[in-house]
Amino acid sequence: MTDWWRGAVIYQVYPRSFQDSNGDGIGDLPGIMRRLDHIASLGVDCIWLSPINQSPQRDMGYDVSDYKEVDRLFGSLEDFDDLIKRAHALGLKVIIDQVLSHSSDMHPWFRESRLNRTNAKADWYVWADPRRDGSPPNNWPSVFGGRAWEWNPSRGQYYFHNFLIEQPDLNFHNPDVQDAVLDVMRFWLERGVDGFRLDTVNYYFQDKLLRNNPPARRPKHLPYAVNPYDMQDHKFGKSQPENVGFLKRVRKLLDQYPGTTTVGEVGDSHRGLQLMEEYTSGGDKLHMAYTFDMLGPEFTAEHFRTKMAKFFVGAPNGWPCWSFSNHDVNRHMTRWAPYSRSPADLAREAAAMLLSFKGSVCLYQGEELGLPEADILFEELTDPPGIRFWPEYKGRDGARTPMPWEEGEAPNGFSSAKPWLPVKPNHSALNVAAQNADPDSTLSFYRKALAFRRAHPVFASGDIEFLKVAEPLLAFRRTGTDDAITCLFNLSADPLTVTLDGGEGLEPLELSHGAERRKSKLKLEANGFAFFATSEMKV
Ligand code: TEU
Ligand code: CA
Repeated sequence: MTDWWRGAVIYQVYPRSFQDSNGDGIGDLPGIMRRLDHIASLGVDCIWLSPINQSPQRDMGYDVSDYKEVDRLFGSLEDFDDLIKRAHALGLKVIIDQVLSHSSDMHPWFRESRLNRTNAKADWYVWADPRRDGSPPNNWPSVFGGRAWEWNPSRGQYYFHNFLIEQPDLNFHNPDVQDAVLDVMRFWLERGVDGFRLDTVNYYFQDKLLRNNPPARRPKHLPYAVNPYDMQDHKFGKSQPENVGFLKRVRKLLDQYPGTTTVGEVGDSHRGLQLMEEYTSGGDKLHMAYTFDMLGPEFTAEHFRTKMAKFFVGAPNGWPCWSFSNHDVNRHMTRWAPYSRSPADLAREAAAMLLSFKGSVCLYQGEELGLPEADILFEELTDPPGIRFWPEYKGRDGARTPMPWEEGEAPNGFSSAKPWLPVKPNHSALNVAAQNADPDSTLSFYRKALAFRRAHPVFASGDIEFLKVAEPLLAFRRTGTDDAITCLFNLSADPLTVTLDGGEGLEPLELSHGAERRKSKLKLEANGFAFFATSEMKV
């Protein structure tokens, strides 16, 4: 029972945009409770709640001002307890986001720390003296643009922030800080959560000497082609070796609560794979690493093959958590639209693929509806990096708009008021009610695909082996002790015929789509895919 998370399917809820219950246009915990049946009906194992802690919401809750309180926007601790109870009753685990790398600048810890250099929390954040000319201590930039150092006149020092100015980084070199955040985790474990999604898990420590970052070996082009952040290799501002020791402390705590898990968000374009290995090997640190590998524009067989193969070779004892969409990136229906002629075909193929990979999986709310990125106007934008880099980078609000639940007009049952972000007409049309009524909808397909994954345990626990085939075919085998499935995907908008060798007489399994076998020939329609119950098949 303790390893339920291996191969689990986790459904990410973005609370602001799931369901509003009190008519303020913002989703909340009672709203999520109202819609729990929807999540349960999908057949997922677990819910991941994006941050619900008290927060000034400068970065939509990723800036916490009280780690042991629920923001009033979302409800109360009692609502939270109810939610856990009801989710558990439906057989759903619940993990919550923990944003420990930085707090809000409104957190009492920071308000004290910034006063002077002698208070009790003086060393809880990353403070540094200016250089002789008054400039910041080094060249570190912020992920969200500009420099990562903010001047504080009362201390006559700079403080460091990987993200917004309002998100000062905690100083994990200080053991009191480590104790304090472990105490926060204990608080939620005691309340019955099944674990944590650890935000920016490789950002906890900075180089003690605050050395300058070197230039990037290979400038990254996405998603911030316009952001100077991408021009550096962040060797010193994050991803420090000390983190491993801290993650061991985290694991010791989690091990006192059997059946709990952690999935750490590992974002480092230069040493991501190495970190995932370091953080998840050995069974004494993180349980899972959430990867950024499949959140980009690439939709080629080679891309998926190498990302997966690399993980299992580079981190043989680690465990990945894959996803195609989340609240930070353009939804995959939009990113990968060029590889398909029909959105429904793309949605189906992506779901079938993600759910047949080796690893755990995060689905992001709305992807089960096939939602594309919403077209947000500049006037509607709330996301700080979007506002800063518009129009080259349009920010993250297009992936964060409310769920369309009911038929009819926007906001389709999400709220009785004007929602914090609009529901656009193309989202209205993809509402849950309409798709529930249609056996051929994307939503119905997700349910089938999740049932298929459940019915074949080899998907959650088996090995993966890639077949040597040419683009645009992605072909692999999942093999377990007494189950084997060969999986074939046409990653293009044109039909494809392949010759099968072995598995004579086998027809594609039920979940297959746009696949027709005639003797040794298999025709895959645009974005078609086929599953065969055999390990003997070659292509
Ligand atoms: O994201 C971490 C992260 O690396 C992001 O900066 C990501 O690269 C960016 O959003 C562009 O896609 C986490 C959270 O998921 C994000 O919502 C927060 O804004 C960020 O941490 C700071 O807490
Ligand atoms: Ca509300």
